[in-house]
Amino acid sequence: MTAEERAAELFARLATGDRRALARAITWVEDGAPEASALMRLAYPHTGRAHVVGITGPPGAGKSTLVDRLAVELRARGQTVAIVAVDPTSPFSGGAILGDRIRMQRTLTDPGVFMRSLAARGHLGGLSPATAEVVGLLDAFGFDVVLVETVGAGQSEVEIMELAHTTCVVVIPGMGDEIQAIKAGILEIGDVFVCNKADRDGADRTVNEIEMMLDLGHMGEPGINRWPSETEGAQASQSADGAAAPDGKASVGARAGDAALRRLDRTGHHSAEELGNVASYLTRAAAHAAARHGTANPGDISWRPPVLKTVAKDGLGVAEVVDRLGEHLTFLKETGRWQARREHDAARRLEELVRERVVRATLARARAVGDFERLVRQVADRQLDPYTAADEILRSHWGG
Ligand SMILES: Nc1nc2c(ncn2[C@@H]2O[C@H](COP(=O)(O)OP(=O)(O)OP(=O)(O)O)[C@@H](O)[C@H]2O)c(=O)[nH]1
Ligand SMILES: [Mg+2]
Repeated sequence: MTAEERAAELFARLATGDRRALARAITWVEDGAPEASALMRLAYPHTGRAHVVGITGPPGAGKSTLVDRLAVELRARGQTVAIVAVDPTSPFSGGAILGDRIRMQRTLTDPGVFMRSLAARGHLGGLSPATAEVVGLLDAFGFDVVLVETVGAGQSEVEIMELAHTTCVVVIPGMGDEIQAIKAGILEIGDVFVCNKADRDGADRTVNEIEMMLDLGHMGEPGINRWPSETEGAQASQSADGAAAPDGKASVGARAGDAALRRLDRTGHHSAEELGNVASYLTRAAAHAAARHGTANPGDISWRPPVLKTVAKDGLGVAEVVDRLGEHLTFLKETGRWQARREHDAARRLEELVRERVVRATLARARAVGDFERLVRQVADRQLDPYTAADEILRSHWGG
């Protein structure tokens, strides 16, 4: 049997809802097996339905516990759930995975819940390269919601934001003061914030700090989301870089960042250096939040990320998290962002593939007749510049 035939056979089993076939399919994709691309080709038309939710946050914040409870709540609402846990540690440690299995016992026997851990295999701080494809398989299999748990560390935060429709950032009380939360780079990626372990001291303070940062970084409805006034804005843009920023989008981040900084300053317990370090981050974060959640035009509908409290180990506050995740999905769909995002993703993927194939095919033709080697020698010997050489390859071997 060829790889294509094996892929088709497995896909037929997937289509009947065979979970063992799903586990096998994921392994193929993870291992980069020869069947994987044929399988993804078959699966693609069935993707694009699931709500993909990223759950990220620092180690030990209670992400897995929360994910388990979210799964229970979603099941109670009649939705099927797939869980992908990206284990950032070595594939050999297995400790975290075992722990997750134990916590997940509540849902493991339910056919409406599927769980899989992926090792981040050498991609330290990033997602496993197969994560997007695995999510695609789960989506094609028909799960309503795919929850992707990642430890918020550097690169993975950006990757999860790109992969998920909705990103839920989990923090805990007593992570330090607001500066800690800001430095962790969480503000710009969260669509829903959860302060878990709210049974501990300091949860309200943590919630307030995040609320404050969001108020300043966000440009939603007046009254809910405060935005610096004209005078504040003018002062801010001057003190930020010594020159008044021109009016418009570019200055928005700077103004919000500076206003946020002044609020922090007022709390009085940060050194000048701490405040200085945080200034550029705030500016970037605010610009990101503005681009992601709102627009500079008052009246446009925008999303103000809610900040919730949970005690995941007891299931408290979890229903509200599910409510808000659902509302964010509705927001994406009603404002056209869901469709825009699909088109954006499709364009990116298509560009990527065309680029890859054009380059491979063109160079293969040029090599087959010795043109590539000939031109390389001429460029190396300075008889020809590389620009002219590249044009010549394209003229003779591109297309067709
Ligand atoms: N006090 C308290 N402890 C909690 C709560 N939720 C989870 N925990 C505990 O926190 C510890 C870590 O929970 P996990 O769910 O494994 O956290 P995690 O964020 O998935 O951890 P990693 O995947 O290792 O980064 C466990 O001992 C949980 O029982 C909570 O609401 N309150
Ligand atoms: Mg975990």
